[in-house]
Amino acid sequence: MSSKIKLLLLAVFITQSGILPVCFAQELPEGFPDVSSPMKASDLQDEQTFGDYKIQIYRNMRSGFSELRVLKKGLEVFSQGGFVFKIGLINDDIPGNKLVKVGNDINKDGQPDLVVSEWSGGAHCCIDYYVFSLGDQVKQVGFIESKDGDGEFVDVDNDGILEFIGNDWTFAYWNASFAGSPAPQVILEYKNAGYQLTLKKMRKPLDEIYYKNFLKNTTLSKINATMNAKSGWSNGEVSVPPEVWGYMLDLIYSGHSQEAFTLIDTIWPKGVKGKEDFLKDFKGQLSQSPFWKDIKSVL
Ligand SMILES: [Ca+2]
Ligand SMILES: [Ca+2]
Repeated sequence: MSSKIKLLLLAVFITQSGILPVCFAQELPEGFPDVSSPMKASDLQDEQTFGDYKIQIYRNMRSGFSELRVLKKGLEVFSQGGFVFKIGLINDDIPGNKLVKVGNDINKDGQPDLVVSEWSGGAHCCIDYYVFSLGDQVKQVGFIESKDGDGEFVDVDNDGILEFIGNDWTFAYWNASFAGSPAPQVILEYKNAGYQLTLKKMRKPLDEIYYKNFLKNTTLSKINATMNAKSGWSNGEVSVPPEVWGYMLDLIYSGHSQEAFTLIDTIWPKGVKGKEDFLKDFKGQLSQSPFWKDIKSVL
């Protein structure tokens, strides 16, 4: 590996070390990263057993890389390299961790399962979840890209099959800071040997009082181009704060697209141009969503 790439890895690690979950926080050794360093027995960070299976997580602190190993009756039957792995959910504090204990059958196919999280080492991004079946053989039966945030497996409809609750991060940094960016909640269900968006399970009743108050109390300010705030969509005539498209997204993702577009029609200042441009930009960004195929069917 070139020294440039090594430096980049180091920079990424240092930049992010402040946001590492407590379970990953460890001191950087001198000379880090030594990417040529092989994995040692002492690099074993976690080991859990289920029946004949042993799940091991190794973390080589000299290189910064990790390895997930699955052993059956003492023989290695699966391994995968990555940046930081964790058995179960990435965050220990989430109560749902007990639902994905090694061996729990989370997709109700009669075979025990294993959930492993991976953090890829970016500023906010990315967290992935792997679901493996621990039947006669180890088989990956699910992979979820949770992007900028973590998620949780929950049985939202009490049918014994766990769904995944996460967020759509398509609007991260869109005319807003990361902290100010809306990320609507999504629910993925286990279907056709993988996890797919389920708009049906995401549907929620409309909070009519909140909706009416939002329409009544939200005023889009008319501003000139030199006063453009850093946060918000603006055409120099009118400024739309992230709270507006955040609520529009919540409405669309919970089954109320019509109300989302009525909202913007209602609060847009009369006689001011730009609403169509805003909607074009909004929909253009929304079309970047990994769930666009489903979302566009309800717009
Ligand atoms: Ca299973
Ligand atoms: Ca379920």
